[in-house]
This record gives sequence, structure tokens and C-alpha cells, in this order.
Amino acid sequence: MTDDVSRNERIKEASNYLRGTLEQGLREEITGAIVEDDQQLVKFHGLYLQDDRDLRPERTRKKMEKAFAFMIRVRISGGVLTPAQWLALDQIARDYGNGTMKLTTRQTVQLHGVIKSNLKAMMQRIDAVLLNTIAACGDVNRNVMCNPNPHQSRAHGEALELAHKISDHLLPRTPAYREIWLDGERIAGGEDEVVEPIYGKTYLPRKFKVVLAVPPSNDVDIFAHDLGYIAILDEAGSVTGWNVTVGGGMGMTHGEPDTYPRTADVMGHCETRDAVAIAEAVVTVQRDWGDRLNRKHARLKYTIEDRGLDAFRAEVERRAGVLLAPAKPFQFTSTGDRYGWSAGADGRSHLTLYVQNGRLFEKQMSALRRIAQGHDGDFRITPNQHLIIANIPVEKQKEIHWLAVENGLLAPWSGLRRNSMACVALPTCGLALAESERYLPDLVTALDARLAAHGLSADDIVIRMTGCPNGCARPYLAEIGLVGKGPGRYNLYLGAAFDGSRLSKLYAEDIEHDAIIAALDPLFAAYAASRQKGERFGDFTIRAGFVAATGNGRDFHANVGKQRV
Ligand code: SRM
Ligand code: SF4
Repeated sequence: MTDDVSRNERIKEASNYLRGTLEQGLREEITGAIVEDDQQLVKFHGLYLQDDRDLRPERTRKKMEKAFAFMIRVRISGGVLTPAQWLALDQIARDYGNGTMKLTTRQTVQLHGVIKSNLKAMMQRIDAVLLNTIAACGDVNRNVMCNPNPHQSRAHGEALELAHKISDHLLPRTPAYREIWLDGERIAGGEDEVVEPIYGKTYLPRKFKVVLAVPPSNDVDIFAHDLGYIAILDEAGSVTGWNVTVGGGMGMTHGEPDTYPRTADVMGHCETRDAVAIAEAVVTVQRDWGDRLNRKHARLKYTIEDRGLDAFRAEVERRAGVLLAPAKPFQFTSTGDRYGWSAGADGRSHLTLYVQNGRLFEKQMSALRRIAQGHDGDFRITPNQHLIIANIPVEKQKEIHWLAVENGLLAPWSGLRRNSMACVALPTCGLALAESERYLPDLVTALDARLAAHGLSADDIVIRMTGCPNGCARPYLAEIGLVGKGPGRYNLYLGAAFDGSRLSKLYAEDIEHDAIIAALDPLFAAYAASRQKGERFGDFTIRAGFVAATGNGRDFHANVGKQRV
């Protein structure tokens, strides 16, 4: 390895395929933490060391160690769980975690607040229900997302099957996970290509995310991810092939214009039989071409901006031994969930529940426990942090419906709240600059009052908030995006497309609660007064001249403030 690589590259290289000193660190009783290098490695095992930031000031005053605990992210490709798996995660959250569950923007479950001494027992309980957390985080392919849309069951079934295949194919092969957490026999490290045939010793330069979408729903926000597959359907609703997208991503850093969110490019079209080979080729090109010096420039989106889409496509085709055909036409209509009941072809039904910002507290968890105990269908986590109870037989529908009603799990009337999404942020996220999940519900209440005054209560308007610019709730693809700048302060972004195909643009900087409402109220008034038939709020803010439209890549930071206000 040369000198000019980032610190994380050295940690990976020296880790003996993600082992590091994790086993010793777990035994160390003097601290609730683990050493710094292992903090990076443990992410590849699906765990993050965090501390409760609400308790930081008091503990610092008392000269105590931070309130360390781990966040656990489960790998659930396509977001589908059996009722038994759901019940196990619920029990683990109550036995070892903070008693809540967080449904994430990538169709998984996160549990927070697990102390070090409980980690191993928890991982073994997860394993016992045939789940694991490997590669839920780290510089590898993460959880593969897939449209959880059971009412289009045939295409959805094909998409889910491919999601599982890609997920399995791109899984790290190191035995470290089994050794450390499941007391598996230690297997000696070997040659790179034997231990990790796809990744090698240093894995990828950065995280990597794959999604599959079944139009017309773009609930997975396909343009936000490194690699995507858009199902092309025949008239009978079967998949005939896939358009392949590359180079999407959300993360950026305030004040650093060389970092930016980017919507993915459509690279071409492939047959289902070639989709896994294409995925492997995209991953290995990024492995070899991605930036290993600067982690802020290491995602695939920058590789594609720097090398160009044509060169990237040619290399992928060469490695996969597949020539991509020109992309086929497709159309998305929205990124939201389809709440409420939908009917399956076999007489069974599906109920999409609303979970505010994906956070489940005891009240909702106990209702879902009751559902899981008597349910033989499955639980499907949506990419918008909600939950589908799928395949419900007729005789169970009434009971499940009332459990949902009584426990606040049906979608609210407000068009803004139905389309709201917030990342975790405080108190667990170490990178949060501002509140998100704990604040957005109140902001929506305040904005709802203004929308009601303009007769817009029922209008679907997508609002998303994050506590920092990393973009975990994909805020730059929301018609109203709020991104934490500092305590109580946010940047306001406008002008993204309702179907998830266009990024937003900065409209107002560093503003607090009252200023957010003051900034949006006149826009709501103008929208109510002069929108065209069917015009979405994001499109309106551009047509009316409030913000310029964002093209792609570096264009995100261009023409800011040139709008007519
Ligand atoms: Fe994220 C880091 C939470 C989806 C971009 N994200 C984090 C960490 C782990 C903070 C950290 O590194 O210490 C957050 C943990 C908070 C906590 O206390 O739980 C965190 N990200 C989340 C979740 C839970 C948000 C949510 O409320 O649902 C989502 C979990 C997804 C999952 O289940 O796998 C989550 N993160 C995303 C997404 C959305 C997506 O993938 O669809 C993005 C934007 C898309 C992208 O990757 O470009 C995203 N998270 C980031 C980034 C910025 C990456 C970048 O390229 O710059 C970071 C920071 C980093 O990697 O350095 C980050
Ligand atoms: Fe944390 Fe920032 Fe992600 Fe929110 S967007 S969870 S604050 S890293």
C-alpha cells in the first residue's frame, strides 16, 4: 500500500479481513467503548459506537466517561421480515436496546442503546432467527433496497428475487463476523482473492448502495444511489429487463462546494440474466477507480463525474462481458408510499401503515407484536420508513385494521405529514448538527396550519429533514428539504421533483423555526393562487422563479440566490 491513502484504508489493510482487535475490545470491561480503529471496523459488522448526546454535558461536568452504547443495523434485503423475525427484533429492542425500533430510509431496522457487554448475546439472538448485520454499514455493498409494493406482485416478486441475488453475491466473505459474534471456528486469513474475491483486503473506497425500482413507484429513490435497476415491464406486468443507473448519492459538507448530492445517470439496459454480473463489474470498477485518498471524494458519483459516464460504461461492459443496450423508456410518478389497504391477486390484502419518521415506541410496538403473533404473512419495511403488513387473509383484516387505528398507525390526513421523513439525528447520531426526528413533527404541525389557511391541507408535498448535510433522509430530493446547520438552524432547499428525478436548490440559509415558516408561507399562498392544473409544489417553485432548476452534479451549487423572491 502506498503512503498516500486515507487512514481508513490503513485500518482496513491491517485488520486481517475486518477482525482488528475487536475480540479483545469486547472483553475489555474498563470502558463501554472500543479503540478507535475498531470503531471503523465494527461498522462492517453492522454496529456503530455512539454516545447519548443528551447526557454529554452532565457526564462531562461529573468527569464521567460518555454514555457509550452501540447502534445495530440489521441487513434485510428488500425489507422483508417474517413475523417471527419481527418478534425477535422487537424482543431484542426491549431486552438490550432503548425499547424503541427505528425503521430506516433503507428498509432496515436499527436498534439503539445496546451496551458493549450485551452485544454478543444480541448478535446471537439475531442469528437465531436467520438474520444478520454483516455489511449493513462500512465500505461495502449495503442493504439492497427494493420496491416493497405487493399490489404489483409479479414484477415485485422478480425484483425481490434479484435484490436477494445481488445482496448475496456482493456480501463480504470474511469469516470474521462468525468468529467474533457467533463463536465460529477461527479460519486463517489467506490470499485476497480467496478470502474476498470481489473486495480484496481493503474492500471499497467508501460505502456502496444498490436499489431496484418497479415503476411507476420510485419509493426507493433510485437516483440517490450508487447503482440502481429500473424494471422494464411488458403488458402483462412481467419484467423484460432492467435499465441500469449509476452514480447517485446525497452526502455533502456545508461550505465545501467540491462535495455535492448527485442524481444517478441511466447507463443502459440489461437482461435479468446479466444483472448480477453488471453489479459485480460496477463494484470492482469503483473498487479500482474510486478515490482512496480523500473519503469526501470517494463515492462512485465522483468517480463518474471525474472519469465520465462513457468511460465508466465501457469498463463495466468489458469486465462483465456484457454490452448494455440503450435504456428503454420508463416513467415514475412519485417517491411516496401507498398507504392503507391494497388487494392482492390471491384474495389476500396488504395494509401500509404510517410510522412517523420510522420510530416505533412501546405503544406501536405492542400493537405490532399482537399482529405478528397471529399473522402468517410478512412484514415489509418501506424505503420511506413505514411498514406494510402483507398477505393478510380476509378473516384477519378487521382485527388488524382496528389495532392500527387504535395505535395511531394509519396515515394522517395531512398531505405534508404523509410525505414527511426525518433522519435520526440527536441524541444518538454523532454527526448531527441539529435535531431532526424529534423536531420535524412539530414543524409539520406549524406548517400544516399555514397550508390549511391556503386550502392546501390535503395536497401531497414531500418534506424531508436531516440533522446534517449527509442526507440520510434524502432531503435534496424533497420538494421542501431542511438540512441542519447548527442547533435549531437549517438550510432550506426547494425545487426537487415529486417523482424523485431532480435535485433541489438552496433557497434560504441558516434559518430557525419562525423564519422557516415565514419563508414558506408566501410560497404556499402563491402556489394556491397560481399553480397550473396538476402542478407539483417542487415544479411550481421553479416555474414561479423562486429557485432555479438543478441539473446534475456540480450544478447543485450553481445559480443559488439568482431566483426571484
Ligand atoms: Fe446515513 C452516516 C443514519 C440512510 C448518507 N447515517 C450515518 C450515521 C451512521 C452516522 C455516523 O456515521 O456516525 C447515522 C446513524 C444515526 C443513528 O444514530 O442511528 C446514519 N442513514 C441513517 C439512517 C438510519 C437514517 C434514518 O433515519 O433512516 C439510514 C439508515 C439506512 C440503512 O438502513 O442502511 C441512513 N444515509 C442514509 C442515506 C439514504 C439512502 O441511502 O437511501 C444516505 C444518503 C444516500 C447516500 O449514501 O449518498 C445516507 N449517512 C450518510 C452519510 C453521507 C455519505 C456520503 O457519501 O457523504 C453518512 C456519513 C458518512 O458516511 O461519512 C451517514
Ligand atoms: Fe446523522 Fe446527519 Fe445522517 Fe441525520 S443526516 S442521521 S444527522 S449523519
